Amino acid sequence: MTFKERIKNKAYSLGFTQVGISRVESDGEAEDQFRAWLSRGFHGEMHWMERTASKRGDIKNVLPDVQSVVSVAVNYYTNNTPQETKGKGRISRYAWGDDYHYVITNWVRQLATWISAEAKKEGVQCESLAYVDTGPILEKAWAQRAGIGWIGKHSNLVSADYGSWLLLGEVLLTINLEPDIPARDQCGACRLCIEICPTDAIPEPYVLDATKCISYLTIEHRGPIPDLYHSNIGNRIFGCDDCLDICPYNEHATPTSERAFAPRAYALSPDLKKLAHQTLSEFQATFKKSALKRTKHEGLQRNVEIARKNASQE
Ligand code: B12
Repeated sequence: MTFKERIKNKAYSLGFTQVGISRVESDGEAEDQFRAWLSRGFHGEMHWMERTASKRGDIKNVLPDVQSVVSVAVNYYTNNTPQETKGKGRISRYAWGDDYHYVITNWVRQLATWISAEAKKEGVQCESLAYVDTGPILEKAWAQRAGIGWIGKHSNLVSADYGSWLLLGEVLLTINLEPDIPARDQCGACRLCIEICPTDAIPEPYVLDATKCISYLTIEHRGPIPDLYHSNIGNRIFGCDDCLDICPYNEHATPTSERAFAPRAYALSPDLKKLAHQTLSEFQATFKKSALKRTKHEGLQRNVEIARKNASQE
């Protein structure tokens, strides 16, 4: 078995759904597109993206001697349907279970440690860095190069085998591994994700104007949400899945075997009235291990208020 095959086996044994490898010798197309995106102001108030632009735009600024990237994906799809009766909110699928950062970061770190230890046994020094979401890495672009899937018109990564209910991570390595074949775009003429977006946040295929995206507005944006988006937000209180729900590649999504992603009690039909009365300490206790804490108590209260206003106008 080659080292590459052993790395992949190890990754699957840790729980990853897909694994792919790319070599750091990119043509820089994704990096150029990223800079163009920033210059159009599509990142809104996510100033941390500007601050880390030199790293996001060149992975060598993250780990100078990086030669290979092991990209990983985890399926988080569960066979549940949100119960959308009046007075209930809606939470994005990725936040139904445990915060994926905890689940997957643990796995990528184990993978990184294992690879370095195995390389050392062969007398090879291998530095590594492992990330899930929060690293200054264009994760989707690296996953596409590694053959895991392609960046779809909604700008999320889509796998022909698993659809797009996938979360991404990666291990940067200073050793040279045989790369996989990059994935090719299979969106074809389909424009369903562009057409369904409630706030027209996809001005052109593959480009998301985050400032209009309900996910950005309800999770990343601080302060009041501009009135013009209120009615389109509907009952969404944390993120939005419309562009993914409609994707034909998600029609045959298979449920994950990872129990940490099983929906929490509140996840499928969060009660808006109850949430409106939730105190800061109740928020902290309820969402301690959930991705929902990202929006903070204040943000969730703001979102719940908009959803309640929308419900009262139905
Ligand atoms: C910032 C961010 C956001 C922002 C901006 C989203 C975005 N599209 O970038 C907001 C808050 C809106 C967001 C929302 C969501 N996010 Co988010 N987010 C990120 C983060 C931290 C950085 C992404 C980034 O670099 N964006 C910069 C822009 C330029 O990238 P881009 O839009 O993808 O553009 C690329 C291509 O589209 C292409 N491109 C750009 N312009 C053009 C033009 C042409 C002509 C072509 C062909 C290509 C092209 O090149 C760009 C560079 O690769 C990543 C984690 C990470 N470190 O990568 C997670 C991540 C992308 N998010 C993730 C998730 C799950 C979501 C949500 C589904 C959550 C939800 N349900 O609410 C939504 C999806 C919304 C959407 N349609 O994208 C996952 C996506 C997994 C996947 N299968 O792709 C990631 C990878 C986190 C993770 N580790 O799993 N997110």
